[in-house]
Amino acid sequence: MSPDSIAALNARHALPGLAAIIDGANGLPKIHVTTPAASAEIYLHGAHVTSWRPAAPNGKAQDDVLFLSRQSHFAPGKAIRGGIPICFPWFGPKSAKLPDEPSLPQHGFARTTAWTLDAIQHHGDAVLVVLSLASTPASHTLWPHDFRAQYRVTIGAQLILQLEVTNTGAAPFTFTEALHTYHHVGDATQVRIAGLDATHYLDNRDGLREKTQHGDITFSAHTDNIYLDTTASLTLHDPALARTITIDKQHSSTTVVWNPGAEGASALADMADEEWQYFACIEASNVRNFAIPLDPGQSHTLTAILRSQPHP
Ligand code: TA6
Repeated sequence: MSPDSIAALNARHALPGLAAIIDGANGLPKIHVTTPAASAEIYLHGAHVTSWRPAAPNGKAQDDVLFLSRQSHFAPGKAIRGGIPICFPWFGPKSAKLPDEPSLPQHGFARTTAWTLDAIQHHGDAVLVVLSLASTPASHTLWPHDFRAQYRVTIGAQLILQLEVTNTGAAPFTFTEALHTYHHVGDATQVRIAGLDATHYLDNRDGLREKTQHGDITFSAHTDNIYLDTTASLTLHDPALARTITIDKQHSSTTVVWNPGAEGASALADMADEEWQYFACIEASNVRNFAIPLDPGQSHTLTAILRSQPHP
């Protein structure tokens, strides 16, 4: 972004000593936030949170709670690999209705579009960043609906993510969504994810067959599960980094859990082959049969709350 446009953004939104807009990777603008409770970074591209480092009880910054691939693209039209991609207005692949229609990007277009920075506000020991995305003639070619999305990110001792979608058109629509969070872990083969025992899920590695979770989730191979009809809070136990990450959610009926394993990582150009070991995707979402219908004027807010607790 041109220096004057970053200067203009800072003139409107910077909070001295707390928040500023700076040049990120490949010159993409990012918001850098530092408070006594945490630091974080959010790219305007995709409203993509790429870093959150809360302070540990001893006051020192924890290891980043989010994973970011060292091979990530930072380019218009491409999603950043890691952090918290916003999957909207659909999750997963979507086939074009007609043969001559443009191919549709996996996980929608919100994560590959520049969002508007609406506000940065200081609230106690936290900073609230508000970004928005509205339908345009360009988005209509991919998804023929009028909408406004507002993303509120509260950065402090916890990370609060709120994605509010409003139907601004004259006709109802239905959408699916996910906050596709890459939680940074020390060794994916050692982690345990608790909270989904006995929950039904669709196994995307086995033709989306419906199965039942037995006990905690562990990663021994490429794992890609869509847990259904669950509002459960989850706990990610990470012995290698000696910490526990908790994920609470509101107005979310599904949770996606993904780790590509060595096999899946080698197929991703924007992920180094060994990086699958350093993240667990746990995604507050509303996907498949749990899509969200909105009548004109209606809104829906998906919320995810992350906390990270180091072990003494
Ligand atoms: O969230 C799981 C998933 O849907 C997997 O199937 C895998 O495709 C992953 O998302 C990453 O998708 P991406 O389009 O970011 O490569």
